Amino acid sequence: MEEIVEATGAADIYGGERPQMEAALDELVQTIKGLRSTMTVETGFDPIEHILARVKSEESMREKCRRKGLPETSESALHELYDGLGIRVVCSFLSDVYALRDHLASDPSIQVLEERDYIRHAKPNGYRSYHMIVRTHRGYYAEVQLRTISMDTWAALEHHLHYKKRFGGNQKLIVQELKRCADELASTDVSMQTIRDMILSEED
Ligand code: 0O2
Repeated sequence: MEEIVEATGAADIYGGERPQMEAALDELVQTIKGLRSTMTVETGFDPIEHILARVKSEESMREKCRRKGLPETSESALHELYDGLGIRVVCSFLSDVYALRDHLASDPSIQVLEERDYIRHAKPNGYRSYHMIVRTHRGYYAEVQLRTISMDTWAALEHHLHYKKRFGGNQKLIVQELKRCADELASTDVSMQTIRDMILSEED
């Protein structure tokens, strides 16, 4: 019987732990919402535009195991790869991303294992976001992506374009143009931050 399940690929990559993972994900979202309230009270501004949370799909987790050369097992999905749980927090301003990062890093309910600042060090294609790998108190790993609205817009459109895969002979030009758009949006983020800082300093 087990062999049939394996042969049809119907086995659960998370070894039946999906409900517990969903509970851990929900707790992490609640933690972030709590930080959002604290920060809103502290500054008078809501730092978050929206929050998305997901358990990585069976198919996507299997594909990642294959890509990373790992066996398609619950051990890989739960303990070798760290983005089974994923949260994307879209913030209003650049300073909100870093303030939220600081609050999250000092929250006692999680342990930060790794951080990648793709904002200060954008990927060569222009991708920007602040990534944190955290371990929840329930023992599950999660990837938290913090980004501004502009960064989120670019990532969504870029993902959409890649999905269509119609770059053809214009590949080089399209990659260049995408990078140019990412850099222009990054420059707008800095300008919007400057405007916000000017407004805040006038209020003092
Ligand atoms: P999903 O559906 O968003 O989860 P790898 O996962 O191997 O690509 P690594 O080193 O594990 O890479 O993680 P990395 O590159 O720090 O972050 C991976 C996630 O960041 C991706 O998840 C995307 O969500 C996002 N990301 C990273 N680079 C890009 C990019 O160039 N464009 C866009 N649109 N998103 C990016 P998944 O698993 O691809 O998808």
